[in-house]
Amino acid sequence: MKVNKKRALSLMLGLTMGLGATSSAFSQASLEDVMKARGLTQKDLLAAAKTYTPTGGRDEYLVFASGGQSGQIIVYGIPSMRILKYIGVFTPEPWQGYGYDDESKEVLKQGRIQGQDITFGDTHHPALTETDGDYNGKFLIINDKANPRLAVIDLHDFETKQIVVNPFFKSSHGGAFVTPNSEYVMEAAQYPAPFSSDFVPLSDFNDTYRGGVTYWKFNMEEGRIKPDESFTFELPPYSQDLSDAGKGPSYGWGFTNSFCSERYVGGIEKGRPPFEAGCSQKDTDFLHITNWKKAAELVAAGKVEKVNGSYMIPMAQAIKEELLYLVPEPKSPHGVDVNPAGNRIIIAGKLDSHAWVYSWEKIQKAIADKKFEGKDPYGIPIIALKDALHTQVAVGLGPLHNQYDSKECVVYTSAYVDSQITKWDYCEGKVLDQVHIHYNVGHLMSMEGDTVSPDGKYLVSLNKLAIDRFNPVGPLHPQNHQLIDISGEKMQLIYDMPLPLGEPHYAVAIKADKLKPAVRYKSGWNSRTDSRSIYRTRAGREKVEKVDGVTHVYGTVIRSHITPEIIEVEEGDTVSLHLTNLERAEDETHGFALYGQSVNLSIEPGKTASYTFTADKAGVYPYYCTEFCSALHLEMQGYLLVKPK
Ligand code: CUK
Ligand code: CUA
Repeated sequence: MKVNKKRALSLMLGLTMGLGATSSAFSQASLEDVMKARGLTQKDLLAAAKTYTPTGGRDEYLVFASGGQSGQIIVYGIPSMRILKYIGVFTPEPWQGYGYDDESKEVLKQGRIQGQDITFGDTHHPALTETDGDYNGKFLIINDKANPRLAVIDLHDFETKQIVVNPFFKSSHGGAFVTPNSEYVMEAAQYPAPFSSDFVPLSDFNDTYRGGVTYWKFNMEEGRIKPDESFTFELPPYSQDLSDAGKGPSYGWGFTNSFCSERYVGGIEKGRPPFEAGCSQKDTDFLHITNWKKAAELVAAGKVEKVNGSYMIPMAQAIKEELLYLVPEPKSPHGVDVNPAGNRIIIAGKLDSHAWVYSWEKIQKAIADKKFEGKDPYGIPIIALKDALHTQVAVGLGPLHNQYDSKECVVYTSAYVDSQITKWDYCEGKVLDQVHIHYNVGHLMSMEGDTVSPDGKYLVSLNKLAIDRFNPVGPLHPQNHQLIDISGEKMQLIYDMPLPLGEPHYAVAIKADKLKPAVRYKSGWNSRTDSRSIYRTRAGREKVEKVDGVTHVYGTVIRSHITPEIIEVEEGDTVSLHLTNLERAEDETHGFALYGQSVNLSIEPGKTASYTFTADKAGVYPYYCTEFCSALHLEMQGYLLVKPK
């Protein structure tokens, strides 16, 4: 038995590396030989055994990580840390045909800002939809910070279906966070700006620039955000940031951080300090507490007016209706994280080495008793810190984010400046363990750690810097996701994964068996609208038809044939190709590329994908299938002949 295990490990190591021995010599080597040659310790072998997944093996969890500046999402498995997919979200992605076929262009078009196509996004925070506070595996929502947008991805096929643009904000870092039944998706502004698109001088900052938090209505049946039923709280220009929705006893409420409650606007006059100094003058910022449940009732009762075509609750109304409160919070915070039971809220601020634990019971009491320490310049009641705080714990320098364990009272906090993760008890208020990471952790993520029932087991440290952790590949380094085993008393760092697509600010991990993705589409399917395509075709029904000056080609693809193989049009014709994949076999995707056109279609089994263009130059245009789909893949080809007029 022991020998077999050793042999298996030596084989695995021998196949992957050839350090100090040729691979043929390696395959004969014993485990000890390999360990010696590669300088591995017993601890390394144990870490390898915890993450290594034999060929054909599956992962226990799937992670959806933001792709940062790529505007996409990265999907990988835990514990293997193998990347499984990129999902095109805000940026065209040619492999998936995303942004190349007409169907997905329609999705990207929904994300236009002031009529302009935006082909980039800065994704930060993915959120999985929930039922009763637990992930239901149905949809994923993610924000774009640069342009205040949210996108909805259907986990039935891992495709982006909808993009919505915030009607008020000019940036949004604080999204996406869902309420316990995904009734709403929270999105908070970041950089205060006028709610209109007009020019307003900075001298009017305090009066006209505004922050806010939008509660986007989400319809779980349709899997779509309903802009018409969504509403936004107008908030002071305090740079609202991340949010979290209450659960259990705090259900119905939302919590939103802020970071420059000084309302500082930078060096508008000579000799004024820069933003980073001007935004650090006070000792605390404000946690915003909003009652979305009561607000939704007001909207339903017709008591909220529309601005820019969208429901907006002005501050005065929110104060009068008792929907909005402030509490001092540690300076310049990132995360606000409600515990699984819903009665504690943990906030960590970069400029305070303590994490602050708030008591929902106390906050509720202060609200009920109308016990406030005063009002902010906009008249919003401020709850005194002593009437809200449970405890403060020194967790390290530059604390940013918190994730919960399956064990009661246990939370993990990232410390950016110290480059470490601190495990601590938020009931007793004491540190339990610390581990160094590499380097400068932003978010951290435990398995289903932001639900009502976290799984514990693993934690991922999403580090901002990698520096020396991987082979050098030039000045721009990959990101470093480090896997930490949290099943025992002591945390153990077990794996480094380079992520080369963009900065994955936050990630969420779901138990893989909660996902039930399809292997094929219903025949002739428009995957972006999730309905039968009006352009679908069946075998033998392929045709070319000129309607209203547009030459429609209704074609099919199946191993190893594109029908039609010859398409003849006239110079200047508008051509609309519609290709349906007739395959029923799993994984038999066909692609489509055409000379001189910037296009690749990805036509998965059952899908109908379209491509419309103007054949404005006479000539010969070969086309072919871009997926190696069969032994006769190269023969999957054809000619578009554009005849001169
Ligand atoms: S974050 Cu987006 S700046 Cu702390 Cu959620 Cu990194
Ligand atoms: Cu179809 Cu290659």
